[in-house]
Amino acid sequence: MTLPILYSFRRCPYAMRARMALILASKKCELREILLKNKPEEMLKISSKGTVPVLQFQDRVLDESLDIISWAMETHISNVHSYSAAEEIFSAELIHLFDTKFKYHLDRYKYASRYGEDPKLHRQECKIILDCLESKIDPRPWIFGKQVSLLDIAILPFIRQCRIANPNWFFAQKFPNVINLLDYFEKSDLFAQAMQKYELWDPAKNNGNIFP
Ligand SMILES: N[C@@H](CCC(=O)N[C@@H](CS)C(=O)NCC(=O)O)C(=O)O
Repeated sequence: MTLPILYSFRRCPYAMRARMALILASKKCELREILLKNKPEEMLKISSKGTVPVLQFQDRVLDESLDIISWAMETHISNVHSYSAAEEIFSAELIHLFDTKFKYHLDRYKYASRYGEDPKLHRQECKIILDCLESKIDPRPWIFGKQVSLLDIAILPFIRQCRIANPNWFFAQKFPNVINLLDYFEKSDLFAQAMQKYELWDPAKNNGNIFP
């Protein structure tokens, strides 16, 4: 059987969440670790927008992380929280908020000089969203209880980036639910497995890795 090919960059939050979905669903692929500053022709040929993750099948290509997650999770997965109708709406709204507004302000907080922006202003906007999340969740230990959910894997890689930008600031904020959730996530086997290091893919060596 030919495995689908996943073009991935270890530190990319979108690729991270796609890898976690593949792990949870036990969907095997050939992982090709790439560098964003040196994207392989093979990837650009099938997805000209040049973002990771990209999952290539023999007959189609998925080049949006949420599409890869949906594909991985299209069948019921016993180790992932299954949503009630209300939870599904709650989850979709929060994922949208983090993928749009939070990501926008996070980029301008982290790379303020690149954007010519005031980082504190954008950090404050991130804080408003994290305060909002704080008021909506009571993680035990994941957002919906004992089992990890699509929402956890979709938003935590971005919250992690916000923490990395300035840990002292992050831990001084009054969002203990968010801090505890992130801590649990970063200590989880799921995260460890998703963050395993692979050597760069070299087409000449054909050194893709079977993942997970
Ligand atoms: N909407 C896309 C966004 C993916 C994305 O923007 N990935 C970043 C890396 S974190 C990327 O590949 N950027 C292209 C670049 O930096 O050249 C998805 O969800 O897959």
